[in-house]
Order: sequence, then structure tokens, then C-alpha cells
Amino acid sequence: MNAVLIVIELFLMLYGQLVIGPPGSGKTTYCHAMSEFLRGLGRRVAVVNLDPANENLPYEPSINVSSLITVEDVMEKGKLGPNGGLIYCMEFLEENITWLLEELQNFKDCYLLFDCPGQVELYTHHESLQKIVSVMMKSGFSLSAVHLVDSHYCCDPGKFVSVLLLSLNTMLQMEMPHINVLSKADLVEKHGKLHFNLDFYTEVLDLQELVELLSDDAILGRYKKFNKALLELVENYSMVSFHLLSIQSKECMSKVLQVADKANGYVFGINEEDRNIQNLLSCAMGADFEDAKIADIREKYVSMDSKHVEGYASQGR
Ligand SMILES: Nc1nc2c(ncn2[C@@H]2O[C@H](COP(=O)(O)OP(=O)(O)O)[C@@H](O)[C@H]2O)c(=O)[nH]1
Ligand SMILES: [Mg+2]
Repeated sequence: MNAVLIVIELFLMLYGQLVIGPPGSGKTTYCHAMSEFLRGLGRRVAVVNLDPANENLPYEPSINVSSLITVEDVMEKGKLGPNGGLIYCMEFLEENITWLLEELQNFKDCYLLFDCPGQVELYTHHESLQKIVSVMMKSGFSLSAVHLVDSHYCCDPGKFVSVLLLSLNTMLQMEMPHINVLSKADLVEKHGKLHFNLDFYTEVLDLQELVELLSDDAILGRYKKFNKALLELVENYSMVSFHLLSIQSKECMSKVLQVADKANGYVFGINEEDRNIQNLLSCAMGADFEDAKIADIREKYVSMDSKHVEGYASQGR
């Protein structure tokens, strides 16, 4: 069956999330936790494992790319390393996209969660995943990218700059509705105190504050102009902001689901029984105050006594 016929068969809009992000950012854990959370809300869910290197999955995948191709086979037969093998697998999946579309036919009544590989080149410049998503979007799928980045990068200003650039690059490359998420927020200060209040990292509004911090750094201080220009670039695009997530927190899971549903249009769809006008309006209007986005995490996980936090707060934030 070719892709055109499948487009015709998929007359219903199918909603879901493409869960992406660097290795270890929590994608697989999120897919498991979110699938349980959604089932608890009464939704039918299918988790699709698109990472051919994923072993010991904590969830039962409805579709598993490993039944099409595995990294071990590719590495052995193609004499490739793990990274090259993974890239080959994604190119193979792109060529065999009809396999995936046919498999998805069995889950037309489900909300879909796609658990993706962690190689960042797949999101920053390699084209296979973007093309796979593009074919799916044209075939009647409405997906939002949920881009997870480990929140411990907030503790280091230099690393936070690279997270900002990675997120912006990924948004531009993937060309789809997108939300950025700082994962493992319960561990946010495990590797050191934050220099600013949490909303500095989630709202991404005044990045010039970071330039000053970077200038204090013995190595990065030499590149003040360069860092300033990079941060201006992120600010000028005005596209990057973050939501906080700890999978143990129902409030966080609910908030991330709400924004993902708003991004993929699930909340505006017409074929789900549990939708109501209040849900739709509150989601459409973004009814939560910004502070509610971080209040739960701040109370539970972040100490508020650091010098910078006080300084930042005293500037009216
Ligand atoms: N404390 C904490 N750990 C998490 C959270 N999410 C994921 N992890 C841990 O992060 C590690 C990497 O997660 P995994 O889902 O395998 O990352 P992936 O490579 O992006 O799929 C695992 O040990 C998870 O238990 C979270 O919200 N809080
Ligand atoms: Mg994984």
C-alpha cells in the first residue's frame, strides 16, 4: 500500500506527541509516565518506540521500530559505530515510512506518544526525522514536539546558553508545533545552586544578565562579545521558553499535557468524548498565570537563599 492510499484511509485526525531531546533527558521515562497519566484520565494511548537502540523499555510499546530494524544488525552488517548505525536506522525508517503508517492504522482511536532516539543531530541538522514527521503531518497526524532538556544545565550559565541554542535550532529544524521542557526539575539544584530565580530560566526574557555571569568565568570570559551575540540571537527570535517537569508531580504532568494538547490541537478537535467547553476555553486562553507554571517546583525543590536569587528578585522579578 502506498502513502497516498494511507492518506485517504486516515480520514480522522490523530493527535499525539513526538518526544525528543538529548540522550538521558528523560524521554523514555516521560513516555511511560505520560501514558499512565493519560490512561488515568480515560484516554486510549499508544506508545511508539522510534529509538532502535532502546533496550529494557519500561512500557509495552504498541509499535516498536526494532521490529523493522535494529542498531545491532546495522552495526554488524554495515560495519558502523553506534552513532552511524542509529542514523542509518532513521534513514531506513524514512525510506520505509509506509511500514510505520500501516502499523499506525491499528491505533486510530489512540493518543500517540513517540519515543525518539537521543542523537541531537536528528533534531538540529539531519533531515530524516523531520521528513518522517512531515509525511505523518500530511497523512492526518497532528503532533506536537515535546523537547526535553535536563534541568541541571540551568546551574551552569555556559551550559544554559548551549541549551538555548539547541532548543532554538531544534524548533527551526523540526518545523512543527513545539514545546520545550526542562526535565527532572526535582533535581534542579542537585549539581549546584541556581544563579537566578526559576522564572529566569523558564521565561527566557532577559538574557543579558547571563552575559555578565559568563564574563566572570575564567574561560568563557574571553568570549564576552561572542556570547552576547549568541544570546541576542536567541532573544531576537523570541521563540524559546520552557515548562518545568518532574514526572513524580501530577501538577507538572498535567501542565505539560495541557500545553502539548494546545500545541497539537487536541483540545480544539471534535472527535473526543471527554472534551468540554471549559477545558477548551481555559486552554485556548492560556488561563494559568505564569507564576503557576513554576510555583509547585519552587516550593518543593529549590532553595531560595542564594545571593543571586535575592538580587534578581530585588530587581522586581
Ligand atoms: N529524578 C528524576 N529522574 C528522572 C526524571 N525523568 C527521568 N529521570 C531519570 O533519568 C534517567 C534517564 O531517563 P531516560 O528516560 O532513559 O532518558 P532518555 O535517554 O531521554 O530516554 C533515568 O534514570 C530516569 O529514571 C524525573 O522527572 N525526575
Ligand atoms: Mg530513551
